[in-house]
Amino acid sequence: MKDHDALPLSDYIEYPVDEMKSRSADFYNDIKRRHTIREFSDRDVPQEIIENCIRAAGTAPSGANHQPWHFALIRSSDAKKQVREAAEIEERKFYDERKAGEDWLDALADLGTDSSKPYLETAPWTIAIFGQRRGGVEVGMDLKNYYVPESVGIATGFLIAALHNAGLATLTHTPKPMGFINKICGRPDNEKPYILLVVGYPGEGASYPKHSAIKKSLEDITSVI
Ligand code: IYR
Repeated sequence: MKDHDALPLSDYIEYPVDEMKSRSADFYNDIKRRHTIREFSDRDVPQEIIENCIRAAGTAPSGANHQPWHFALIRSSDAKKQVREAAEIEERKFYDERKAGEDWLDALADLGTDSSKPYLETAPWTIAIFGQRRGGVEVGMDLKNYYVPESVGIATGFLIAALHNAGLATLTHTPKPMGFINKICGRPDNEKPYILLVVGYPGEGASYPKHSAIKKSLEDITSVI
């Protein structure tokens, strides 16, 4: 390795192999209880919990460690209403005017989704996740960012897992196009909105589509060479 400033890996914890086996199985058993839901309660969730989960997301690896992400926490009723109204305008084109095309609409049929997005107003929090085209390891830098979609995707995975671990339900929502989100959240044009993450407690009688319960087996998704 080339010479560079470094820190000793003092916070690494090695577990005995048997403990690794049980920890990896325990994590799987816990994360497989995460389901994307579309019925949310209006019960409030303290901001501190959301912030801890964002802190966890912010530890994700990223291209050149530029951390090319921004998480806009949408909590006010007024902002949530604006997001819902703007999203539903796009979703009506997507679903009702069939802009998505028949193949895409067919692929979504088993999810039961449509242009109505009440949860954008009901759930206590929506997190708008942006990728930054330019930035750097510190705020205020203006360098090119690298692997932005990959980095944002990894951080979003951390965030979803952290929220689940905290006991919260999530929905990844991707209205298309999503440019209206920059305006509502006051974010600059060089940030690209990737995902809206709806966060809260499940509503009474919440369910998830049978289609979403179909998970490929280990053998289906793995090869060993
Ligand atoms: N953005 C729409 C459509 C949608 C697209 C995919 I791909 C999904 O997995 C689910 C929904 C919506 O949020 O309804």
